[in-house]
Amino acid sequence: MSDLKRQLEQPGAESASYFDAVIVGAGFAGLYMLHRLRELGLAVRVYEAGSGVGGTWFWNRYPGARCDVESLDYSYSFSEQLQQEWKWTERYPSQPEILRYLNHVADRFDLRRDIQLETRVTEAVLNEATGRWELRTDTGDRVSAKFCIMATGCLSVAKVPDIKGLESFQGTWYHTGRWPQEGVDFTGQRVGVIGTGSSGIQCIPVLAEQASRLVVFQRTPSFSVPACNAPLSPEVEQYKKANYVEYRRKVRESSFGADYPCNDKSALQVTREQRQLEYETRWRNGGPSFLLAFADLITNKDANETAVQFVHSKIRELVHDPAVAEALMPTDHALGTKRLCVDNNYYATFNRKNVTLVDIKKTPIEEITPKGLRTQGAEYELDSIVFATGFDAMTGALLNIDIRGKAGQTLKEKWGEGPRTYLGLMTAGFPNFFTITGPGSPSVLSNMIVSIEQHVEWIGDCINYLRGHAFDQIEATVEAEEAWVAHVNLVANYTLFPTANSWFLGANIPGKPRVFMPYIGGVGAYRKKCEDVAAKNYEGFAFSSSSTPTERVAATGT
Ligand code: N01
Repeated sequence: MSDLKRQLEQPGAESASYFDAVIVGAGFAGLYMLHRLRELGLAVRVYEAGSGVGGTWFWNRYPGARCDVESLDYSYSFSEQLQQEWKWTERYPSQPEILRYLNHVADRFDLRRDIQLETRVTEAVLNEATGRWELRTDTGDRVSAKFCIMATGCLSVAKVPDIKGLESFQGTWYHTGRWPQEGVDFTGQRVGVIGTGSSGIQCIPVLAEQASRLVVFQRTPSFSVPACNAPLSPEVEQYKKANYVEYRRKVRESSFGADYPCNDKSALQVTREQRQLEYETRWRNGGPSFLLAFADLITNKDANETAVQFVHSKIRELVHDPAVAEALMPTDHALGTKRLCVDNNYYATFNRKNVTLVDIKKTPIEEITPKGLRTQGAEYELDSIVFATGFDAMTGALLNIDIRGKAGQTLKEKWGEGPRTYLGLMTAGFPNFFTITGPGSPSVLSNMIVSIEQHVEWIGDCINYLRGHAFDQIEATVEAEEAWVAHVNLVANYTLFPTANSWFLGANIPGKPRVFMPYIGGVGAYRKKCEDVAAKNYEGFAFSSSSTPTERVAATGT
């Protein structure tokens, strides 16, 4: 068994710790990666910026935060005992319940002893002489690791817009993605929410119940479908748990990593009545499978328009004031090309007397003032402002770290015109550097847990292969990477996705290259590709042995 962990204390020099692998982040990805590498006998250190485990679910504690993938699907499958013993209480898990689950996982698998909390990795530099990654943290740690694995999450860098006057605001402001751990009581307050994506749409109905007045500043309306959340029925739980093995197999081979009913018909091949019935049934069942009502909703503009019209008609039904209803109807993008939102009572919230919708496309925000917020034409006095303004998605967390590969090339330079990866797992020039659910993989277009497990297992197997073959390094080849990037773009361009100004394309961050980042080819097809690559001795990857003989011996366990 290899165990390279050791402390080097040199008088007068900083001390450095040596590990087989460093994992950055202790959310769903980091926790399972640690467990997997420990099973392989590696010495691992996890660094986590938060003061607890949980990643996304540690930070996003805003009122109403909930996952829109069902509980029994949004959970690990790697341990039969774990999936049988954990009891979810609702159809869709709330943030507190997911965080409890992840803490349970950390305890159950004794993971905490290798996790260093409240420590942010600031630098990861490849030492080409030793073939090892040298990392530094904001607490002054120096570590050396053969493998550097980024489990930094796709939506972890919160984006607060640059609005004039924010520093003068005398109330308190929050970002949904950096919510205070102790929670916030808005009872009796005048609250402004900026942003109406998934986070805004989830918190607005809950805030409306607490606040004396809620002002929603909407720049672009989103499409939202009802969640139809409910307590988890014992029958459903029993059935799924009894059939978990087969069920999990099915979702791994599916398009989105969930058991959504797919319709293989075109929306344009059926009668108007049949179409309405299909949409209505899915609307009543709730959840994101609305997008799969017909096979061509994300590839054909006319087909998509039928879904748009259906949702518009629902908004008209649900919102009493026709002008407010009109303002809530998205008209600038096709349904699903920005992340489809899933809500609990969102549209009806605008019928409340204490809720006001402000269309800031028509009357833009001019500034934040000491007392509130001024738009063109009106001033709103506020005690609190909630920014539900999203994230520097997919690449933000990686590029915030000073990552340097071969010849000192930074990841920022390499990805200057958009992320370039082979399979979203590795990038050429950065050997032994892995990204879990990196750009170029299905990630955010799938049930994240299914995609995380697949990546963690692939990376674990790959490291094991290296050891078994006495290789020290693996690296994506430039040719394989170029072909994969071209394929990712080709598939994206076959859909309507690139037509919307979404965070999938980096369009929410000024100056970010406009590149469609996730892979839309489907979870099942992608998994098959990764398996084929591994079966062909990691086709498209190059191997080398640049470490010292001692390390090579240790690495092969001989
Ligand atoms: O962020 P977003 P989010 N002035 O980027 C607006 C996942 N998630 O945190 O569209 C005014 O979607 C912006 O307006 P516009 C999920 O993948 C999942 O809501 O740029 N407004 C938009 O309305 C999701 O997609 C769950 O014109 C500004 C909003 O802020 C992803 O996280 C729950 C602005 C940002 O929407 C991100 O969702 C929550 C400005 N300067 C999140 N800048 C579930 O599982 C931005 N906006 C259910």
